[in-house]
Amino acid sequence: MSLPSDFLWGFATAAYQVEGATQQDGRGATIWDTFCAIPGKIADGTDGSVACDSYNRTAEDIALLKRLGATCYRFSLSWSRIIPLGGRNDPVNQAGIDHYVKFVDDLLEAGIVPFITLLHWDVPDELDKRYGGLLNRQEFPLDFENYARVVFKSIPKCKNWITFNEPWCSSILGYSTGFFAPGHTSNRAKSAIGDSSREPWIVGHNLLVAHGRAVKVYRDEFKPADKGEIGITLNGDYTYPWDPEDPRDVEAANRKIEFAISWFADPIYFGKYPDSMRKQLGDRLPEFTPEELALVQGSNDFYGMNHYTADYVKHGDGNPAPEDFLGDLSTHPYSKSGDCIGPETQSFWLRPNPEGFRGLLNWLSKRYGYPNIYVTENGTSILGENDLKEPEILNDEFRYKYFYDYVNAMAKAVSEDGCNVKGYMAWSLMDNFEWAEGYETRFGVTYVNYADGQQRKEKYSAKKMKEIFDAVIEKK
Ligand code: GBH
Repeated sequence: MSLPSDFLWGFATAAYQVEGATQQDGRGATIWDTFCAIPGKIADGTDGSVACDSYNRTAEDIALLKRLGATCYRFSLSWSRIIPLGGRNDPVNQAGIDHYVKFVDDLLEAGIVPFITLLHWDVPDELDKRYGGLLNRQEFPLDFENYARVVFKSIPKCKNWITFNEPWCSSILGYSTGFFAPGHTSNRAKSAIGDSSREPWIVGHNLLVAHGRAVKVYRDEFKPADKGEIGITLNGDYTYPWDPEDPRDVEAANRKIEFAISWFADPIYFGKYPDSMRKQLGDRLPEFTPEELALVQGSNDFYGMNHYTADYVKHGDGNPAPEDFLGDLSTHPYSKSGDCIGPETQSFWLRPNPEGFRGLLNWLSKRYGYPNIYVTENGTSILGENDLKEPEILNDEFRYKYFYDYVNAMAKAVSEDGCNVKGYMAWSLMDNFEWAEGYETRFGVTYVNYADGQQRKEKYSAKKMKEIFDAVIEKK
């Protein structure tokens, strides 16, 4: 069991979760700044205004990556640092560009391969106010295309590009449950904004088209000289039928993956939305115009995979409500026979199940023709970690075991099943702003002491990561 000698491994973060410095060097506001200011949206009432202060600690973060032995690092750019108002006719902020150019230079100098995500959920707030942001089918893709061009032109040394992080989350959590910015939901009577029977599917469609536009710009204008690759990162759990003897549960388990992954990956690899989605959503799921389809189909040089957990899936009876994004099914931590899928963590949605990682790598590889895959996120929180004293937080054996099991499951998927996984980035390099959970949930291999000047200390899992990979990567 082994991974090829050129396999890349490292860690991932996202701009709003680690950078802080939201008022510095001309950065414009994002929908997350605005969302965090609404009382009740973030569990501990915090925001990303300071976070890990990574904007001012690039040297420290790169030194940390180097110490841990990482060979790659995935991070996202803040669009509103580069174009503070976001639009294609709005001014560009040179200070923002200079910051990221230097960061990439410094990473390369340290021998670390950069993976840049163009947008990890923090849409410039002005675009939301100006024309409805992600909901606008005409404007949003054009503004994103312009932003992408500015970035590609400024950072030719980066060879690995990800357009969007988890469009499922932007669409469903932003426009159906309302847990994420901009908080649209029609499910909760009190604060109903928007129409969650339609908006998530429009947003998903617009993100696909915007992805396609950025990819076309890269391939037409930059790739011939820069020779990099570009793809999109999708999230998805593995699913097991609640009752494997019940064909309706078997079908529902597959349908849940289709609603998470194939929603985006089928248009990219096959040029159409999955039948299961068309069947449930009818004309609430947009149709691609021929021009849009030409942009979207074939637009992945690689598949970016974020993966954390698995679920048992049970079919439902009756018709799902139009606001019900998962449709006619439900998820369970236990199978019908009472087996538990994995231990609890601090995240209600996450239970470790390494076999599911291998399962989903195989599911994806079979369905999409064994594409090159980068695992762009994988990791875990720990139940009650935030309530522990520092020495106990630093001794995160649970997280170490998670990484050990997941990396070994991935190595089997590569060497025994033929999946083409080329790299792996653990979530996350350090504890950070965990969106609606605030700072109470930690995902870092590095502890960040927010009460003491954002001081970083490596946890046990950080120190062991190199050993985990050294054991499975072939020697040159
Ligand atoms: C990642 O998403 C994010 O990319 C990253 O920024 C984040 O810090 C990390 O996870 C840890 O949370 O509300 O029941 O519908 C992970 C994938 C998919 C996990 C959606 C939570 C919500 C389940 N996420 N899921 S539910």
